[in-house]
Amino acid sequence: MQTERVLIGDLKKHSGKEVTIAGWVDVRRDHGKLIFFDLRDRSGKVQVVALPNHAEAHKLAGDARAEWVLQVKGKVNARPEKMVNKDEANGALELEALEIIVLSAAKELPFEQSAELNLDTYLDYLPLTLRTPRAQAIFKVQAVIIAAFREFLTSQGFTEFQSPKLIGEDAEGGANTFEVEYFGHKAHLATSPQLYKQIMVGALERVFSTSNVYRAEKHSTSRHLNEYTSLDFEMGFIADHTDVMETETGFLQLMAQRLRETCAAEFALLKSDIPTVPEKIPSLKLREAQKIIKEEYGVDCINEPDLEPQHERWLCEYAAKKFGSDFIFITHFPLAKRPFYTMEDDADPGYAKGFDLLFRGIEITTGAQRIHEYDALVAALARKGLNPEKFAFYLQAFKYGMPPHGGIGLGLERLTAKLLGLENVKEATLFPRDLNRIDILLSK
Ligand code: AMO
Repeated sequence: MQTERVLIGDLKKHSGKEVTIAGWVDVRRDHGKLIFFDLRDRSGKVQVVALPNHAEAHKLAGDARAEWVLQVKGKVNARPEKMVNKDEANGALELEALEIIVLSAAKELPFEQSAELNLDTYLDYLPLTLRTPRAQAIFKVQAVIIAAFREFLTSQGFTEFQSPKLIGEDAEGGANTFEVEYFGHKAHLATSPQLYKQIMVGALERVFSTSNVYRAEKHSTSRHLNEYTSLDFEMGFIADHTDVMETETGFLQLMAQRLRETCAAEFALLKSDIPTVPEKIPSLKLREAQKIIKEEYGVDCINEPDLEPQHERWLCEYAAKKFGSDFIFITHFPLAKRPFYTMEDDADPGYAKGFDLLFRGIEITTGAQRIHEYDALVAALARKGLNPEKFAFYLQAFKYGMPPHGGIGLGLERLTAKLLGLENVKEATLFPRDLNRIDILLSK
């Protein structure tokens, strides 16, 4: 753009001056000969008024419809006293249009931008519906979460790495992989960067990644996606899994601080609260948690190897009531139910030095200390019925010296959804892939 473009969020600094702005038409209102429209750009919104005495601009303003992209040269005027809107950042000013250039006309919209849509319609029209203030707020918050993850871990001596998404064998020896045809061979899409982040501990000691991962789970729930973003870190030279829990707590604290500093308006729009992250997040062993569920909620799930969604909701309710915390760690799941690389707690045989982190009713993280000795790892693979030969590439990391280490995988979309009070994790996913949809519905 040749003329210098002023951002709409900066218009206040240009009161009384002529400026050029550019953006999308939000809504248009005609009052007799006066044409009003709101123009929005990445920084905000402003009311533009086109008067008949600037004939050409007035004509183009009359043509413009929602989502047309315009460049508008105009004068920044104070609004008449009784027209001031105190709720809007630019509510005390308006731009009097002197010249309008249409950068792009839009076809008629399928619905008004302010329309309340069901989730399917919202997803069908994502290139359009992502432009709503609500969607913009969700994905701004998500970007701040990722930035805080990077900021915190980098400050703690972690190095970011990119994990492969195409792998020869299942990343964790479990099921649920998508198969890919690979030059006449069978490959898989990674279900997690797990094995690679462990290998990377051998190289860089402390690493993290923000990876897309793929789960061929035939779930159709408000918490499952078939492609999601996994915030992973892995750290060497730990004493046990509690070092990993402390590092995750440190990240969550910085995240909450950055959200408070930069996303107050987004949380207000979504009517949700930024959580306070306690100095030490409360922690219960699974068996303690199950006892509490029995005592407090009258349901006996003692001896079950895992928590059901309802149990997770109850435990979060309990943590909020008892400890004033939106977060609670549950540790020591039965080893038999955890992945092969998980370390057993010698002080509590049969149980894992691992944990889940629950937040506002849902599991957002799995983490653990890992087995770091080669022979023990080979034996653990065999115990799970997995063939160590298939893991020979990964096992080299352990063959050639690996420190005690551990880490986590945190589901970005679940965290975002729970932070913002969204009912479905798909609302916290830019382009969700589920059983029935890759952008468009796979079957009607
Ligand atoms: P796990 O399989 O428990 O652990 O996944 C870790 C976290 O990822 C999120 N998550 C999902 N989010 C959306 N849709 C899904 N289908 C889905 N599946 C998982 C959850 C979950 O807590 N390698 C280990 C992590 C580790 O030990 O470091 C792992 O992947 O928030």
